[in-house]
Amino acid sequence: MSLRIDILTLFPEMFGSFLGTSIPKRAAEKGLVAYHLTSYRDFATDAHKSVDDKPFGGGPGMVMMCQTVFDAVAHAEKQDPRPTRRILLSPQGQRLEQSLVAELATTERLLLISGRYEGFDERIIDGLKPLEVSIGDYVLSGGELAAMVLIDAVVRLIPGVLGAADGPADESFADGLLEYPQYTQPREFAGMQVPDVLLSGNHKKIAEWRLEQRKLRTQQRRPDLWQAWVAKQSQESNQ
Ligand code: 6GU
Repeated sequence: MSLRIDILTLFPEMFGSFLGTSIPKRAAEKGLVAYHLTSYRDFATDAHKSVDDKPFGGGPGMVMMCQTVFDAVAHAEKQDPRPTRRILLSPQGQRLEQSLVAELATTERLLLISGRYEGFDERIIDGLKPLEVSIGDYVLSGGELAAMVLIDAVVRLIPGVLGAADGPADESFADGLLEYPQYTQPREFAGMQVPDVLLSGNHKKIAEWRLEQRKLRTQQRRPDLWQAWVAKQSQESNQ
């Protein structure tokens, strides 16, 4: 069973090199995911191929119009009988976190609705009832990069996409702690050494050191994650 991802966009050309490189490409080649791009422009009905217009009430920028978005969604959804999980990329949405990414990786169809940052006609949201998702508290000029971020995060969690060796099980956020520091050859670079413990061959000591580093980093860099991790630990030890 594979995941079908439909991407609705004003700029399908933005996705070519992303979907054709590295993990997203490998996932499609293995048949674990299929990407389908739909351009709103193809559903415009007027002579100018309009997909957006000025906001009622005035104000800056352009707003995505209802008809082209509804028609593009209907077109994409009828390509496959399985129901879609509709997601609309917007800075007004809920913040994308690994827990949502993991949930989306278990679905069969995703429909990603991207658009201009000034927004969508509110009737698109009222009518299609998508889950609105943001990738962080900053403003992008469109939802396309956010859609790519979401796709990248989801696709790498699909079983079989990553090899067993680089599996996602013990990554940052999977268990609530940041990653430990990594080193590779050479053992000395510009006077800086690799920590002795990593060269010791003592796997138990290495695992202990890495866990300690993960805790330290999380404490220092992400007090929010640290608090949540400590709370989770004490909950588990009470069970
Ligand atoms: Cl999903 N869209 C836009 N336009 N800007 C964003 C975003 C999404 N997430 C963070 N900033």
